[in-house]
Amino acid sequence: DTFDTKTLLQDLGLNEVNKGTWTGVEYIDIKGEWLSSHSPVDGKEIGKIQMTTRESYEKVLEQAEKAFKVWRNVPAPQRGEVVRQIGVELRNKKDLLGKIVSYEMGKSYQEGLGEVQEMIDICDFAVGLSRQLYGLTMHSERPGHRMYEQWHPLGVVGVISAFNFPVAVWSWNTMIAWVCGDVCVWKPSEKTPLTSLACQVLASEVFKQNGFPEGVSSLLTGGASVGAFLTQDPRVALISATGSTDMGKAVGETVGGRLGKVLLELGGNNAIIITENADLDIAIRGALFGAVGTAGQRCTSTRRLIIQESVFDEVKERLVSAYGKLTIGNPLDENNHIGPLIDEQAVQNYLTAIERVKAEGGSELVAGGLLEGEDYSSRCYVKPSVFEAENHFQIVQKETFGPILYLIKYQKFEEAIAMQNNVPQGLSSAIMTTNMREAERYLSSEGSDCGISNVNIGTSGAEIGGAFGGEKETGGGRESGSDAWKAYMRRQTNTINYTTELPLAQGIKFDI
Ligand code: UN1
Repeated sequence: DTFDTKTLLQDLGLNEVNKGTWTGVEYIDIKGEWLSSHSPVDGKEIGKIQMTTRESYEKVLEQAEKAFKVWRNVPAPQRGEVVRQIGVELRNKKDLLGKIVSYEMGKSYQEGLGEVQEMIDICDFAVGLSRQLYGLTMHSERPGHRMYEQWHPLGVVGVISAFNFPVAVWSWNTMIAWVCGDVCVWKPSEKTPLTSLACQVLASEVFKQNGFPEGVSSLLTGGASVGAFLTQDPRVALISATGSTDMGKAVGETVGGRLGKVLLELGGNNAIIITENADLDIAIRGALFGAVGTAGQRCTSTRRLIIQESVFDEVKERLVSAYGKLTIGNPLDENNHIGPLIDEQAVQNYLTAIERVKAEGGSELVAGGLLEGEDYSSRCYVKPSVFEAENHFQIVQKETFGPILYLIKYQKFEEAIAMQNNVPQGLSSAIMTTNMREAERYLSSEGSDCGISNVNIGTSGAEIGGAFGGEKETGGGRESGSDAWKAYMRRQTNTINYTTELPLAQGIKFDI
């Protein structure tokens, strides 16, 4: 054993894991069904938690609405101060949190730490933002009138997050929502309940120490049916959901049906274009991390390489050789590059994708498959694979959440951009080129149609300072940095008359 699970849970404040449904600082004592969390690293049960029932959900919402009445009146910079303290706690617990992320989700410890770092970074960002929730002032067309806009909190924000970034995506949403004056109810993936609970414990302790009521931060545990409590509930002003396109469509329909607000961050089918002017050292490294990092389970993972034919063979050979050097195994062992997939269903999806690409005529360059043996007893470890394929293949058009990479050949630059854009998803994209004209055309309005578009770096590993999200079936939402905070607030336009006259806008006369 690389570490003692019990001690880890205790150090994270989870010594009461088995006692009930956690919603805020206190447990709400309504007994739901048990949800047990198994590590994909070694297949062992890490712990158990009770799922949120309908009755306990009602209590959570009541508590959240009450807390909102307090929290919305706290000056934004003071809300920022609480988030600053959460950032300090995250720094103190960085190693422990990195470990639980790695052990419960299966990404490498380095990437687990990276995820905690994203949380720390967004805290810092949110603290600064808490003094910068700016509205505009406008010039009124009427004499003696002033016009401006201001941003108010929305209310209860529901955050639905996925297993693959069990903590970072939560923090992008909640840290921003909190400084905006919202209260958050979090429904994390049922595949990573303990990691989520660790964050909930950490944040709610800080709220408690600062004398704020329970309910600024709440956690729901369970699957889609628990998520549906949130999406159907008109008291929840905004649903921010991260996950598959199918999930997003269901959430979008339900929330749209009640005209609630949604922020969707769904699947990607991210490509890197490698032109004949690329620095191939960088291109290979960027493609490799993009394709196999997090075992291909990022929404920003590189799924397609669109390669100019004159460099195709060289890229292919260098990539195949690089894949040969990858080490797969326990992600807590820092000698390994790649850990397991999240569960056996994910393995099945991966193996099916391999069958499909073969059936459609793809040729196998690096063979995938399930790894067997003592080190892989959880049956979640797979070999990453590479195929030469065509963009129009049905399987290439789909997002497979695993380490499968498609190499596609192109001749003309226009053709490469068209292929890149010719998929239903529009999250992340990149070009590898040292040619300024190619790079600029790629970033122009006739270039990449994605929400994220990079030059000479890969498709994954975005920084928190930018707005994160994408177009088309990716859902259109933007989270994290830039002005993404506006999605968590309501805009109010104010016109104030400081005269004794009452002129109407547009010069309309209405005298009696
Ligand atoms: C996700 O996979 O849902 O840009 C988020 C990245 C990470 C976040 C990915 N910073 O790859």
